[in-house]
Amino acid sequence: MILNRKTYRILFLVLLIGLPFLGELNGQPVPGNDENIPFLVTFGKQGETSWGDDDFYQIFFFTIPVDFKQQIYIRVFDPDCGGQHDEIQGLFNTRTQFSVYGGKGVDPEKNEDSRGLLNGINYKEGNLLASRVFGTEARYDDKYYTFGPFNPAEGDFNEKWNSNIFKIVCEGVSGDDGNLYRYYLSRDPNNNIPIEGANAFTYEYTFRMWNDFKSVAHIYPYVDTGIISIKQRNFDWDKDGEILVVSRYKQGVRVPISTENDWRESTIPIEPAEINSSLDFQFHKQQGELVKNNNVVVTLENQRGDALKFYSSPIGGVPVYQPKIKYEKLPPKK
Ligand SMILES: [Ca+2]
Ligand SMILES: [Ca+2]
Ligand SMILES: [Ca+2]
Repeated sequence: MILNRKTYRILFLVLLIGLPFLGELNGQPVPGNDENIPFLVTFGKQGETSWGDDDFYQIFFFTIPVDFKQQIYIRVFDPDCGGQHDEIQGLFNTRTQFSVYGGKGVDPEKNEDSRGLLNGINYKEGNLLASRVFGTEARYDDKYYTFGPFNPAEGDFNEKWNSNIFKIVCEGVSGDDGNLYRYYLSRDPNNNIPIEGANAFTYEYTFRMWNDFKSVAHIYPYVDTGIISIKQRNFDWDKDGEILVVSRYKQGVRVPISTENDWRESTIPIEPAEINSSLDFQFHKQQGELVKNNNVVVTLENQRGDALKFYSSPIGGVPVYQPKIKYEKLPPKK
């Protein structure tokens, strides 16, 4: 390729536009930077599902590329339930357990139970590597608790992704309040330092919307080869505005929205142009009267009933829908 003036100009623009995003690489947060979702949420199991958590537990997976050999950490921001961020019901009395698993049984492609989509099945398969229960603890209020170090080889190896997989389960073991928290995958116990090529995903996403009118939340499920349709399910959306699907092909398809303490589902056909990219599910809040503290659950599955992963921390190598930078077509080779 001959670098002419136009090419240099394009490269310059790419660097210029790309710079602000480099500043966002604050470890690998879950929810991810692109999702614009403030917190994950898990309620204590004596809670009411009408507050927006259908099952009082949440499972996330982290994949670490095999060529990464250093120790890893999973940091939980605001793991306690009380003080800042959390959602009180009566008094704060909720205890939340976070448990990290590795080894055989974790990989959700080989072991469907590990996905945690069915009630009454054992989603805790794998070796328990670390666990801690949090109540109301000022020490961890608005602060981090760090699990690890873990050796990447302690994960469950997946040949297809050439990655070691870890699982973190959050359970509301008692109480009725909502614990809001975030995860950060990091290679440092005290800072959020990203791991190139690592990712986070889940099969059922329970999260909190921002308490404002303008913020739009996103999730980006990946459409693999062979997918012809997707069934979406959403829970307890509180009739809060609209949920739209945007893709290379779709301009903004509305999906049926849940109201209070119920599920709505629909099937979305997939076009060939959408294969090997991510769909953008957009969550737009209603205008006028603010729906406060909206917690919502979303699951997605393909026509075979297999769950779709939501890539939550797409740093390095994960195909996301629509690159932020549009490349101009390079001039023909001379
Ligand atoms: Ca309570
Ligand atoms: Ca919390
Ligand atoms: Ca809700």
